[in-house]
Amino acid sequence: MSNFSILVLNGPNLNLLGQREPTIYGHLTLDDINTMLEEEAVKLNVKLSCFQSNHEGVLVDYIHQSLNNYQGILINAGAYTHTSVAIRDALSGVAIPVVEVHLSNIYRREDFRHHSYIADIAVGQISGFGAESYRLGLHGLVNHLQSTFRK
Ligand code: CA2
Repeated sequence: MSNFSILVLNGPNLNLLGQREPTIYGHLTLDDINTMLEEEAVKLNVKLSCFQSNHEGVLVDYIHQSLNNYQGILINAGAYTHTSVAIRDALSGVAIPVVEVHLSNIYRREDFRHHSYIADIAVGQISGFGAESYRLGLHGLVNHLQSTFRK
């Protein structure tokens, strides 16, 4: 019995999923991914709230609002992964366990995608499995929360 509430955050351009660049990011839309996560959440007995924004400050605001409302954060910060000290600071500020996910394997791509400002403050990172990265990330996060709260 877990009943955790989890914030699922998606960053810039991920609203275009399924409409452009299917060879890199697949054919599923963000709505498809969120629906799949909702189905997974029912099985795991957790609650999800899913948001996407193209704006760094809006993502920072969502992260701040997670205080007292969510026990975990699943995030694909998109390109902000590689640039945003503000998102990193917000995540370490709220100190809520975070799992970072990416559709593509960021380490097989351009050098500028190899560094993540989130990775070293995250519980873990999953990268390269397409939409499955989100499902695996959710499982990893729920597992982490269950083992933490059992202690
Ligand atoms: O692989 C991932 O999930 C990324 O976070 C996706 C970001 C990219 O900047 C990161 O390096 C890796 C880009 C998301 C852009 O999504 C699009 C989807 C369809 C069409 C165009 C962009």
